[in-house]
Amino acid sequence: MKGAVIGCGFFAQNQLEAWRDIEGVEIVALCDQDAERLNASAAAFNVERCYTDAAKMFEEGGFDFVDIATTVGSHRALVEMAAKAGVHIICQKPFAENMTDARAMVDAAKVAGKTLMVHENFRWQSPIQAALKIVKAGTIGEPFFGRVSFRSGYDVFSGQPYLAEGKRFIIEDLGIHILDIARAFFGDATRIAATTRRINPKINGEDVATMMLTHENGATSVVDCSYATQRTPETFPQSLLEIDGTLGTLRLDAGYRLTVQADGETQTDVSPPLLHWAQKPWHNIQESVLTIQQHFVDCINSGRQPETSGADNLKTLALVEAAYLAAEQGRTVKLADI
Ligand code: NAD
Ligand code: 89Y
Repeated sequence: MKGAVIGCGFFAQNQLEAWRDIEGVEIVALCDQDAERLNASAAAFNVERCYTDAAKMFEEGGFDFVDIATTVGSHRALVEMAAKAGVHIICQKPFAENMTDARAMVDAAKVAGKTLMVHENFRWQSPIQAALKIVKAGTIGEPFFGRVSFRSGYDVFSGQPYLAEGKRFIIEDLGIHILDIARAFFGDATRIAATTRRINPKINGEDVATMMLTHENGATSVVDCSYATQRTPETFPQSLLEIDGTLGTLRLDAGYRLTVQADGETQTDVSPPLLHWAQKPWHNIQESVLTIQQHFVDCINSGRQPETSGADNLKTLALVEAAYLAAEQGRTVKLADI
């Protein structure tokens, strides 16, 4: 399978590393508007075909899929270009700037008959997958309460300076992952309430968000995120879990410690492996990049829809939109209204 990558910035380096590890995949073309970044990645990953213009790359073709690793403002145009060119698509989160764009992007891939997956990788992290396996097996019974929590003081702005600039920050950038994890455990939500705060005076958007979701199955989840939490141990980039079910409880605590209490207690170390190209503390995210990209390839090969397809991600994106609306208006928002 031949692929092309658009965007050779901060995070794309992980995606390029992961593609190298996936059997049967070759990245044959790279594109970035910034020639310096483009050339650096081409040299590091030994890719010959380089483009500063995505339209030209699609025109010349010769690949089966495109991996869009640019920031959100360019996603709709690039996904539509890719669909028109008739290639399968992976697109980074946040998928789109608004629901209208996101729906148009899903429609474009559908019309083209091509797979569209969002690079929504946090639910693919191995500690989260370990917890999901236990909950789905029914070990703690039917979950009725969950807390999915991401609290950190890690400096994400030095690697990703654009995060300090936007009017929106933590819900759109990071909360989106944590909301998606809540969906993976408890299913789709019907309502959401939220509060937001900006603690760091050097950024424009909110860096603290606390959200409460009501799920279709009656479960309640609290999804809380912060980049203003100074504590030890620093848990970046761990998502912590606390789930109560009708037969017991599950907790994923700092340091990747998974505790299940249901007819006795088990404690397991579910630390993610350190891949040969990964660095701590990012290794948790980096491993999930390999897992999600492998999932994309497996889905194309077997004709299945990816779990985190574009259509599925509309529901995660709707939660983001609803959370901002709920916080701004101080009310509970119904997902059906988004
Ligand atoms: P970045 O700014 O470092 O890199 C983006 C690159 O895309 C830049 O080099 C830019 O020149 C290029 N680009 C932008 N528009 C383009 C276009 N139309 N054609 C060609 N090149 C274009 O950004 P980043 O930090 O690498 O983030 C990229 C995306 O990855 C963001 O959406 C971010 O939210 C996401 N991200 C995801 C994770 C995750 O775990 N899933 C982690 C970090 C970042
Ligand atoms: O951009 C974000 C993401 O998707 O995961 C962590 C991050 O890099 C900073 O919040």
